Amino acid sequence: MYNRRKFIGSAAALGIIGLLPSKIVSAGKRKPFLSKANKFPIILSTWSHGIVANAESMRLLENGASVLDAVEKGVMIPEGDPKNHSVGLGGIPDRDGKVTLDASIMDSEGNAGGVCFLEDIVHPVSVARMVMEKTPHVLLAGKGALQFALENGFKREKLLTPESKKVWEQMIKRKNYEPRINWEEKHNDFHDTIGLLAIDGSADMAGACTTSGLGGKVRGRVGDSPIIGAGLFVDNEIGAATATGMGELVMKTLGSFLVVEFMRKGASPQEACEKAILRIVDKVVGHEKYQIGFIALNKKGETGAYSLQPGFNYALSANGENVLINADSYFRK
Ligand code: SD4
Repeated sequence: MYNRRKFIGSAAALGIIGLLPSKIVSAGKRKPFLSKANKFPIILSTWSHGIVANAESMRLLENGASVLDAVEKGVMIPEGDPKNHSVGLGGIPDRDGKVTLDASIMDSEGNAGGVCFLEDIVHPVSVARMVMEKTPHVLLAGKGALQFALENGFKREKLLTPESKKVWEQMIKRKNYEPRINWEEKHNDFHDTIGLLAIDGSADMAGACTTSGLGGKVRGRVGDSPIIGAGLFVDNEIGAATATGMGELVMKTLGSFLVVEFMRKGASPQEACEKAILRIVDKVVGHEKYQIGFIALNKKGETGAYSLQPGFNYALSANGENVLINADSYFRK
């Protein structure tokens, strides 16, 4: 079975795709880094592909780009990387062998845009931004989203690479359709969304979230990532959150909105992520079979992350560092 963890785990592969973080910190050891007052800007994003995305976002912010540009252009790096099999080009296809993409974006004014079930476009996050900026709508789906993208100058491209096709061929040989959690090596799945949150020098926030979704999903399935409040939420007065993992659990609890609402009531980003995971544990039957990870950021520049299962990590750029941090989790190995 295809194993993304193994792929990104080898030093050689990390070198090739430029994912080497300056250091990797485990949850228990991350306090000294996080307890410093983080200097703005701050960027955090899900999984190890967040390292390259953060680096690009930070470069842009340091060169005076808007926080919205920074989040969009940051996640475009994994979207455009054919070796990344969970986002954009080269994403793992659905059960019928078609790569279908979901993405969303939110700015500091509360504007939001998304696309879902989008085919043949490498950068769904940019189409999501265009939905936000050029239409009175929030979400475009499927053929309509593709038509809108083509009308607005996006190029149609084949997203299934020989490598992602091979993974799909292996997958359909199994015949038993069963989405899997991503924490167990032998049960590694194909869903590793990038959700990226940023706060700039003026304490303005934005976020973006983009994914090829759950590998082997039923055709037409849409996850949490393009749904504002589920996969992503930004409230510039309070904070921002984004989610990764089995989207159905996040959608049932409107996870990212929930994290921000906990922060509104006074929880730190860390507490808010933990409470949102506890809500899933409390309310979603069968949650123990799946992985969910949340990351969050508040107006003060404090950050947090928590997951249902062990194995979730996120990239944090602040204070001149860009590090990969292993998040703490509800279940322990
Ligand atoms: C989805 N939440 O489509 C996405 C997948 C994901 O890490 O986050 N993978 O359900």
